[in-house]
Amino acid sequence: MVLSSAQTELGDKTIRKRVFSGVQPSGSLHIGNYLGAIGRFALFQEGYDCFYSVVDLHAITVPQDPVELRKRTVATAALFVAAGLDPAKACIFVQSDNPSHSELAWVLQCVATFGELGRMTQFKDKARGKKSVTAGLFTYPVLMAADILLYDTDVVPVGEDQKQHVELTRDLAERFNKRFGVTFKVPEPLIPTQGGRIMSLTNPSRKMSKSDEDPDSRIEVLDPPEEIARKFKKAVTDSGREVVYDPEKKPAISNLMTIYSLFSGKSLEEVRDAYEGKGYGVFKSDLAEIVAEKLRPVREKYSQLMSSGEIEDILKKGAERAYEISSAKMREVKEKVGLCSRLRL
Ligand code: AQP
Repeated sequence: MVLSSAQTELGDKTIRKRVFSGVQPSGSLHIGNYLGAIGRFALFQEGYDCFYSVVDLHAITVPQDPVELRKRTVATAALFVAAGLDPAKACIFVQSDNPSHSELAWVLQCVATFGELGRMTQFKDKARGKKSVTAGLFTYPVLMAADILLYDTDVVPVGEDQKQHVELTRDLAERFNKRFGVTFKVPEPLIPTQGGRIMSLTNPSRKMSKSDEDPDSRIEVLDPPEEIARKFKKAVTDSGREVVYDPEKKPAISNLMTIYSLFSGKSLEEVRDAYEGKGYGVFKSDLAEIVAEKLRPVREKYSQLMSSGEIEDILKKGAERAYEISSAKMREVKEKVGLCSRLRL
């Protein structure tokens, strides 16, 4: 029998490989989150057994407004569906609805070392310049490892910035397996060759981020077309006026070309040839139109989902399925490490 890359054979049973990925409701999702993660989620739902989570516990590692957090959690889940996920094919749930995540995170914190967590570059970036940071921000990658390992995940589609965290997840799985016997699958990150790291529009040496203080640094998935046009018009460019891809010498225009290429389906060479001699102005105005048009169905589906209220039902069913699977894994973990389970939760 020929198996697709989305399947593995177990005895005489063929099972679908598992996919897990999460997104923090720490702000409005931007086109970096779209190209690096949520826009790719639906690609897996036909062949893989998919789990996609709004990881709200991660969002409280930095100061948050409780009312905003609740709203953004639902809005993020609605964007998953608006970007193409079908709740009948993929399990969509909120992390804090499933207690297994925090429970396994604690066990894994007792496997992870202080030294390896101190080497996480995202922690260093987020802690830089702050007078005080939470212990939760420091142990965030362990919670992410728990998210992934609970579901026997094979593949983790993420942007480039999460690669180090998935590598830590692999290390923790291997260490746990060695110490207590094989319990966890060792997952693989899946980072897009193009679009894995979309840069800020105002500072192309930094990645586009939800939490960047300058809202003009990012195009949000729900931005109306006028706002998209305004932000691209204002986006910094490099010296000269040639639209050429050269990330070293022309980081700003190369970033815009990557966005153009991914949203239009044209190669970087095609984009360069189309704008030869035309200058940055025409290029930016066309780019805005292409991005706004591509995101139009996502905006429309999002509005419909938010007004119908159906997302709550999707999240409830998702939480039930996620807990069914993760609680079995948690029972196994507890037994392996010598914790007693007197209640069958
Ligand atoms: N700039 C980016 N380019 C490509 N992919 C990106 N991702 C994030 N930024 C970019 C990917 O989006 C997914 C969700 O990210 P997250 O919510 O877990 O948090 P993050 O990686 O820390 O993203 P942000 O936008 O920078 O959020 P804040 O500012 O809250 O930290 C991940 O797969 C990520 O790789």
